[in-house]
Amino acid sequence: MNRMKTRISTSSQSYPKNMLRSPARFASNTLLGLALTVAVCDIKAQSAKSPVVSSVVASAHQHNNRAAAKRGSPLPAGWTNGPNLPTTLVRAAGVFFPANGRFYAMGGRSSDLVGSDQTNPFEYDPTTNTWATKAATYPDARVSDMACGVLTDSGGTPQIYCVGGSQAGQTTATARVFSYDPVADTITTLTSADNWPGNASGTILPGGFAGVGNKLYIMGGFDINSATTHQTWQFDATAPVGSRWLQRQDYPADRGYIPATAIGNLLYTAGGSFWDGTALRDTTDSYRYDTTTDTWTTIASIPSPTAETEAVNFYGVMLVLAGGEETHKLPDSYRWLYSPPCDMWGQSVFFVRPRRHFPADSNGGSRIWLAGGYGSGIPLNTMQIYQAPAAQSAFSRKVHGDAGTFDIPLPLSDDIGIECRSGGATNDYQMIINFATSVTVESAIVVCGTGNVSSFSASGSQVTVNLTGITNAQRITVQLQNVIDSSGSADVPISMGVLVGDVNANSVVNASDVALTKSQVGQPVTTSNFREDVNAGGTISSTDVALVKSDVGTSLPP
Ligand SMILES: [Ca+2]
Ligand SMILES: [Ca+2]
Repeated sequence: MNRMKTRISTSSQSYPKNMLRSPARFASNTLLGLALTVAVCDIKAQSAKSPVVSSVVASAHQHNNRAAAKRGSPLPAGWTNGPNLPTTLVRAAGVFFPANGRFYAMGGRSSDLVGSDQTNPFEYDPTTNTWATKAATYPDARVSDMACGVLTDSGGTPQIYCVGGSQAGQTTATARVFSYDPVADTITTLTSADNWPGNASGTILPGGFAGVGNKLYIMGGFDINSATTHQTWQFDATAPVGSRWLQRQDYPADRGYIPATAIGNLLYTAGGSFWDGTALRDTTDSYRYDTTTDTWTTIASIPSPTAETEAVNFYGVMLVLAGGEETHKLPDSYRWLYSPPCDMWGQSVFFVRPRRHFPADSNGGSRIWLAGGYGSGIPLNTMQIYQAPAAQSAFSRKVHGDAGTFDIPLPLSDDIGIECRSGGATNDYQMIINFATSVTVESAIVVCGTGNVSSFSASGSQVTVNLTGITNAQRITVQLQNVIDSSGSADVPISMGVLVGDVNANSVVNASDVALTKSQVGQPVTTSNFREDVNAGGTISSTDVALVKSDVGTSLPP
């Protein structure tokens, strides 16, 4: 039978979808001497056992990067210097391209002087640790502050699509769209029928942007030196010419330069710039957008005003990388991360030189790349790379009596995995986290949600965390503290939804779950139906049906 995509066997070959990673692409010489640092990003709540905590700013582990310090560098843990860009570069868009594992700086300009606009994409190759200037040429000079993202076109080719942009020394903005194929190194300009409707006036730059489900979303905008805007637009590269844009629910506020990232089917934003009539001001209000329901929802505000930067997905949390109007910034305010399961902000790693308007992106977890930007108003050409141990997969594991061991995937940087099986009298669960290489782990804690870590162990590349007291109908985040592998160190969060009886994994327990469980009564427990063995006893019986029935009406909190 072929029913649910979530029915994934215990085989280690089964990876959650969209888990595109390139853990071993770094040249070893760039990694030597960078290991054995200490814990970096930390989203601890005030109480490890507290339920969802809003607006809590936790103190971070901000240890020194001992390895880097030996070489005279002030780099904080996890970060290393990359090679310099071929030029100083501001207002470029950073894009990780999963198909080849490389990072691109799209557009931008070398300074604010007229004529400094870039003409070609820059490509960073982690395997050679080098930058290259690509041969493809942009269609025009209006390439600063574009919105860019990876979408697969109707022919099945992944491309970097870029929307809008302005030119140094000018106060107009284009609405055109072009695509860049990094493999073929070719740029294709779309016709004006596909121009971004959010810039009808010819003066508006994209606000925030992120991609979900092969669509690029742009929210808000900066009407240059006159206003900020609030429209939300969705771009579908596979739709017919002239019908690729769809207007969605307005962004809740007028904002430009909004840090934004996608986690699963959701977009998250943090702050952004507001035009106060005279100048741009950083803000703190932050939002979640559900691409399936077309709904913006307020989340906990980022703790300090932030804008003019990018946010990235780091193992399922939103990491906001500095930015903003520097004169409004505290010296230590250049890093924040947001945990969706916790609706909670924490301090995270910072990087050496505060900067704004710089290209940045992640591969979803183990690597973050950033380069250029304005540092103290001066265009930079420097690069920094964040290197975290590469978690490759995580599971919630249960032994179903004689039927065997069955795992529910816990995606690391995507939608949350839902555990539907009972934890027994003491609500026990077990998480398995697989890394690319051998790791050591200092500790494991529950950062949000109700429950405790009873024990944990690391064996080679696999970490096992035993949990107890995990109550039903909640989201819980366990964090592995100070995970160290040969390339770096980080705290790695793993989240799980717990909803006993939700055998079809749609976040609610209702008659469908009861019917599905009934349909399997008496059947052998296999990789395709183990979720219906809700009590994990090794058989599917009326006991399981009764258990599901008793949970009808429960749901996973947002
Ligand atoms: Ca269900
Ligand atoms: Ca059973």
